[in-house]
Amino acid sequence: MLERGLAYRKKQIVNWCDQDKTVLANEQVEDGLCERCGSEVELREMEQWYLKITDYAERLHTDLDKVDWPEETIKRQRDWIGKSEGAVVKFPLEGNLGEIKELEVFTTAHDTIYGVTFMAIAPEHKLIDQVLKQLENSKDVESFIKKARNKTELERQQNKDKSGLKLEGINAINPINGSKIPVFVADYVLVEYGSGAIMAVPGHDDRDYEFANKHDLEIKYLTKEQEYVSYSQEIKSNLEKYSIANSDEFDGLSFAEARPAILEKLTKSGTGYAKTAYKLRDWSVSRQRFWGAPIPVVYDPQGEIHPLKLEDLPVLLPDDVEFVPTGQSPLTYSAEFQKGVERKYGKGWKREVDTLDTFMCSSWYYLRYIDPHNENEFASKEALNTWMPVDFYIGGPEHVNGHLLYSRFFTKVLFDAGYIKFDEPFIFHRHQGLIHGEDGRKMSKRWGNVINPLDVIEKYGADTTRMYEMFMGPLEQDKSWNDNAVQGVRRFLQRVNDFSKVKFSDKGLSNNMHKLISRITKSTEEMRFNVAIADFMKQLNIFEDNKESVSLEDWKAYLLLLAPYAPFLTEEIWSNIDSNGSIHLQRWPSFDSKLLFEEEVTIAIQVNGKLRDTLNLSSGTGQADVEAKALALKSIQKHIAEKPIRKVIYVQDKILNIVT
Ligand code: ANZ
Repeated sequence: MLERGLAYRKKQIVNWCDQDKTVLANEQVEDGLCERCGSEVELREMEQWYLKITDYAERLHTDLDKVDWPEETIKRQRDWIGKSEGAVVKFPLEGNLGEIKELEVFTTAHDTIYGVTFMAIAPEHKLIDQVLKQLENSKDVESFIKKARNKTELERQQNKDKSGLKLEGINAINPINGSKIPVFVADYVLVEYGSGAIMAVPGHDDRDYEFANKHDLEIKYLTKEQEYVSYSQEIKSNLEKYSIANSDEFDGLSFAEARPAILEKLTKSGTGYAKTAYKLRDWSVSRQRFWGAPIPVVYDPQGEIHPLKLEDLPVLLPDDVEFVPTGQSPLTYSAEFQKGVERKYGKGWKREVDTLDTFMCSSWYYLRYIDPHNENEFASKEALNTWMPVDFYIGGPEHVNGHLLYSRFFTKVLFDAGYIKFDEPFIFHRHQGLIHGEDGRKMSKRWGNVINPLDVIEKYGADTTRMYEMFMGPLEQDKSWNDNAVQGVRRFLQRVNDFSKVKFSDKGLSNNMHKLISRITKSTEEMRFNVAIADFMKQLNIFEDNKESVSLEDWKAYLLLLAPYAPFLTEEIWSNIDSNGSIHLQRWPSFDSKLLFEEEVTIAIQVNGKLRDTLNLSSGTGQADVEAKALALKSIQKHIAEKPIRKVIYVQDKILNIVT
């Protein structure tokens, strides 16, 4: 990663969880709260390690077309990556301010540029440092910025008080028409998105509108009707309805038509260009925790970063660590950890003391699992070719913006470096539902409703536990635990066990079993395990009702189908009836598809060519059977009572005509 320029250190505003005393990645912050401990996350400026996942933003977005994942999951990941097509527009700044002579903004609504009445920059925008001293209200701006930096991420995003401050003495020029516009510093502008600055259009943007009202700023409407229309909610989906006003030569065009035309004008004059922006940020990977892999770099006495020599890997965690929450990595104070570094690298060299977020490991574990003892490479080519990519991945939906995104990134980096031949790790992905407690609530110590699977296994056995979980309902649905139903599954398995003692006949596979094999194969492949289990139960009833006629072949096929559902019990029974080794090493039973279609057909029953009744029978029913059933019908009997039957004509599966 370091060699490929994908790992780097930088000073940055980071998410700090003071309870855990560590930095968090954006993906680990949920609504401004730490996803682990739920405490409020602070923003702090710190130097940290990052991986340049943003270099892969476009591929991470586009390649979602290649995977078969739940639609909602794909959408959530796309939203997190946040691809937006828009434009960068440069607004020159008036006066001689120094290095930064213009404000660049990212906008997805350049068609509203005639409605810009102010600009706003993030409190961390670098223009502030440059102009602070020249501002007429520099003291106020300074204290505003301090306050903003002390706010939590949540407070800033919500920006309930619409706080902001005008930079007195500075004006920007609208490049499209030369109008003068004030510049504000405002909380709601994020330093990391786009260019950390916006052109504000209060006539058509909700947040700009609220801000303008609070600060008494001009509001300019661009619709003919001169009314507020929220750009994000209405115009984008309803463009043709509105035509533009107050926009010079573009007046009368629809917003959709104006967008490319205005972009062309900006591009020609050198004041703008088309740009795609992504919400995704680089991934912060360093943590101030003890657990986690040490970051494999060393610093020379000048503080330059060097990767560790290969022979020094892996770096093991030391034992002499004190866990005093200082806000520094626990490894900072370990003498053992630094021991030997100087001998190997030189005087004054030091190891990095931060550790890697555990997501670093979960991003590629699936590659290691297929060849875990390989000492020379993370996995052999053979193993990779045989097993990868993962063809079926099951996990919770909570991983969508973390693990699933990071793993895709790792896979693409390894693909680009030539280590693997695929660039998506998980082709097929489904989520399992949550299992709630018996009271229907999410399992939690707080509610005292936690079911420990080990206790269930202890009481009912592993097969019952496993099979019950599959029987509870559709895989992807949330479900509540029900102890009675567990006992039901246990009784079913007991009956399977008991049935193994009957005397089986040596007839072949029955038609019924051909059908069962076909159905169970299908529902297993489709992961409709609950449906399969219901089928097993029905079939056992049929077996029990027809004890004398069940063949050994029927029974063996049944056990083979049941093996993935109840692996221990079926293995046990199998060992008594078959000497060819484990049931789990046998072939899946096959069926004859010709025997499956016992379709029902409607047969017209005629007397002397006239339709008198119909019969619903299995297709392929022979003439004798159809005739017997037809003659038993009262509706037919009354038409044949007078004369004797001369002839019966049967058209297979269609018509039975009785001629008198
Ligand atoms: C002017 C404008 C007028 C905008 C309008 C929207 C509606 P998405 O679609 O999510 O990419 N923006 C740009 N950079 C920002 C930042 N650093 N912090 C906060 N807001 C920022 O959003 C793009 C829009 O978000 C941009 O388009 C910009 O506001 C705002 F009627 O520009 B717009």
